[in-house]
Amino acid sequence: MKNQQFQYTDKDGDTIVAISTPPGIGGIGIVRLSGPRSIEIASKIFRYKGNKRKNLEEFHSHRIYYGTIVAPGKDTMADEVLLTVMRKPESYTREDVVEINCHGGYLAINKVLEIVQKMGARIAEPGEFTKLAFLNGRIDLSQAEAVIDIIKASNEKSWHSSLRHLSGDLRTEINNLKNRIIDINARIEAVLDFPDQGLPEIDHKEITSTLKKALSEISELLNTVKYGQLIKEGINAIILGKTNVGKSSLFNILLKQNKSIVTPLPGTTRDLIEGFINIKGLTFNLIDTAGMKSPENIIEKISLERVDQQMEYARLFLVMFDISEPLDANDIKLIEKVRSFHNRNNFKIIILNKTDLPARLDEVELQQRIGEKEFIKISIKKKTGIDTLTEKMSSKVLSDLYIPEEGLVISNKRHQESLLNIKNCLVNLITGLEKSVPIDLVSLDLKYIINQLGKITGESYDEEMLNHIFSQFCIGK
Ligand SMILES: Nc1nc2c(ncn2[C@@H]2O[C@H](COP(=O)(O)OP(=O)(O)OP(=O)(O)O)[C@@H](O)[C@H]2O)c(=O)[nH]1
Ligand SMILES: [Mg+2]
Repeated sequence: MKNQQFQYTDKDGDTIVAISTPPGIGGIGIVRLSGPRSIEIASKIFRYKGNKRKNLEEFHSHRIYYGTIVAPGKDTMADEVLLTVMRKPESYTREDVVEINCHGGYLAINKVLEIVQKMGARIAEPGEFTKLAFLNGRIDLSQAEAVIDIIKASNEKSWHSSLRHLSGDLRTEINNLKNRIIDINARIEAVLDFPDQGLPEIDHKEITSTLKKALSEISELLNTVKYGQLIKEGINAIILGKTNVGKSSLFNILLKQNKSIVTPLPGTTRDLIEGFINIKGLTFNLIDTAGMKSPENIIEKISLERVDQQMEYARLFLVMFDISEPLDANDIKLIEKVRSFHNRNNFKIIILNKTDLPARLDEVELQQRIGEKEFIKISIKKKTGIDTLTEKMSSKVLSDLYIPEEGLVISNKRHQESLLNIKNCLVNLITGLEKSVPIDLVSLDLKYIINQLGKITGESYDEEMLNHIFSQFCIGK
């Protein structure tokens, strides 16, 4: 299917409506309508300055009008509102849009929604407004996906990257690449279609060099995937250590909240306790755990099993020791467990806590046992070393990652999949060309690449793919 500007019309000519603000108590709540009947419906229920009936066709586009919403037939006020008409095509969906700013909360806004619905508008599906914006050609698919990413962004880095996608930067880059591929393919097809016309022969070397350039651009984008996923999904960071080393104290100080119970009794924490923190624009999902010990009852047994399970999902291990005590059997058990995750693509930071007390831990022995040279020394009691620790947390997870200075970051799995398909096809094509593969086969591969590039921007799409993408949206967006 092709996404052509202005061509899409809803099969039912539906006018859709939804509450676009989050549910709950709030200063204002917005009811949004889009579709051919939105201005007509709003005209029937809006009273300008509180009492005058008005045909909203007379209203200026994109201007705010004060008035009330009344239930048709009853003329009793449902809410005092501010209303804006946004005429097509200068609207979010490129259809006629009406936005009604009501009082937030549960009742008023739902009354207004109910009235609009009774007038014939259909409740919008999740993401339907943005889907219309795509189908009506205002944004491409990569921009629509950026809308979800902006809504869901939990840190500055992913927000910033999503904004670039929203501005259409990925589309520009993809279209640019696609045009070059289309150009070579057109020349190849001309030679194939009109062999007798004396068209200049295709220079294999020239094609190869264009494709090699395309390959390096695609590889550059794919190199950003790991960083893209990290900033989008955040990092699971688990705090490990035997009982009483100060795991929950560390959790609380990083979270800046007294969420986990801290006591001098060993075995205080039983459940896994989680909280999000932001460090240098990255999101960490911090997990406090039960301390390592020999389980003495079923509760301790279960809590230690949970730690084991959670270790499988963690990317960063914050392994804590108490510097004021010599290493003991529980420390050693923990060290063995941590070492069994060697080569599992996770990072470790070794933390020595309680530096306010006299040191009794043998650091050389610890270095040898755990196989790590660097320790971060902290005292949670004195609040020292915490900045060094957070600095280390962000530098560790970013180490070995390619971070583009200015370029685009790919964090979307769908984009990644298409780019990988293109990369593999390009690699095969380039090797084939070097072995003088028949030119009609080259053309087939080029068409495949063009199609895959079109999938990223949504120039070629299918219904299933669209449904999948827009089902991730919230209602009202
Ligand atoms: N002197 C000193 N005491 C600390 C420090 N950090 C934590 N503590 C104390 O150590 C004790 C245990 O702290 P927690 O944070 O509960 O330790 P935990 O590792 O979560 O313990 P469990 O949940 O039992 O495994 C508490 O009394 C804390 O106040 C520190 O830097 N210095
Ligand atoms: Mg604890």
